Amino acid sequence: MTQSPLTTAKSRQYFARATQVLPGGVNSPVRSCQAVGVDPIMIDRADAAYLWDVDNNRYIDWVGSWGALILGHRHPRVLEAVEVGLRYGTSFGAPCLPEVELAELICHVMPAVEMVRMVNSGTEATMSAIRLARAYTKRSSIIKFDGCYHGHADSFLIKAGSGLATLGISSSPGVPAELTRLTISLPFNSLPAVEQAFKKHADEIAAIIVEPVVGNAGLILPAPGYLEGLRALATKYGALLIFDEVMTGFRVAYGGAQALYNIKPDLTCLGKIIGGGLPVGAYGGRKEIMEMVAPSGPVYQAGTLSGNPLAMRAGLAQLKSLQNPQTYGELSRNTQRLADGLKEIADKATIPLTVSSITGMITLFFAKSPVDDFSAAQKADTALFSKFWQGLLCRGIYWPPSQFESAFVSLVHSKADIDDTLTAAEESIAACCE
Ligand code: HOZ
Repeated sequence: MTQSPLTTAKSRQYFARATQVLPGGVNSPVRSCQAVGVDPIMIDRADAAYLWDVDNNRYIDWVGSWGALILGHRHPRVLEAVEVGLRYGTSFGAPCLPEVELAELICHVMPAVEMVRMVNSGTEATMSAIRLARAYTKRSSIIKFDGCYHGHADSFLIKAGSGLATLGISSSPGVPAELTRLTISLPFNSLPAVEQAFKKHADEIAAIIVEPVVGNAGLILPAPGYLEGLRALATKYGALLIFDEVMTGFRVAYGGAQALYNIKPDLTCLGKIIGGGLPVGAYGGRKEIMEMVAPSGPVYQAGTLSGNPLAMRAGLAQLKSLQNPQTYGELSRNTQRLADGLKEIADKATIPLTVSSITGMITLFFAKSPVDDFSAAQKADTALFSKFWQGLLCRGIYWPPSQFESAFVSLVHSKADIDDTLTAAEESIAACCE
């Protein structure tokens, strides 16, 4: 594999060790950097908007732990909350006040969420949400959308985005065909496809699950009226509407995409930001549905580390720090500045580049036309993306190592960080054209 011209001897050495004991040398596929043709850098430490690898190279970090770190690395309020938490104990496996406070905050900010269950990851949230939807509606099938990624539970690994799209696979061995038959995957942004599916499978569809703003096929925005249409169709056919806001919650707006687009889903899945960098997920929604979850009701779901006090404290600290009314205007302006700069570079360059962005999220597609669904994203030039990505890395920019992921802007990315990134992008694009 190609190696970055930076001195990365220690990264290479440690990664070689990793490949002996971790499948592919990693604990999650995208970070392996396989899709961009290099071995990954091994991270030593982080602060604010920066990562340092084990060879002491500094990078401007546009991954931000895949969206979790909206305040950047080691934010003082989050650190303080964790330090206090450490003194109180790391895990109780019993109820504690921080979990109540975080649940109250989420319910207050997202009116569609009247009750919430804390879990440990986005995957746990989505798989539990569809179990609940199936129990509530007494139906078995679900609708998802091509290129959306809802974690790695069996029911979702069909035409999925993120790592599957990155590795160019559409499903996974080990998922029983019997289960696959219960998942209907449709093109994003097409309401007729959804209506048709409901007509064909009347009384079978328990839920529509969707990333209201797709982040896992690269960033794809919902067409005007699309989310309203999904809401209306779910209601018309007696199915639940589940918003997977693991990426968009507390990011595209404080109240997430549901606040931005003014839609009330029946269930909402959260993760990343609500843990402040510690492993947390959550699902919540209407009380009458959530009260079906054990021990209030019969739908079983459990976890020793669910509501973990350290993670709850970190999440609370991060969410409270985002309450300043200026927060999202600033995040939006910074994202726009980066997007506009990249667009300008694209306009000057002779290679086609489509920049897709929303507050706090951005994807560059090496594609001629706007990307409004997964098939359009798949037409992007991934070989060019790899070259471009390598050009960024060796100039000290850590961009998500896949065409099918979003980059995440944080509140600590400065004007200088954006300018440095634009300079690196310009140079990298110029190098791609040579
Ligand atoms: N699934 C994560 C982002 N959508 C990527 C996780 C990783 O490989 O670290």
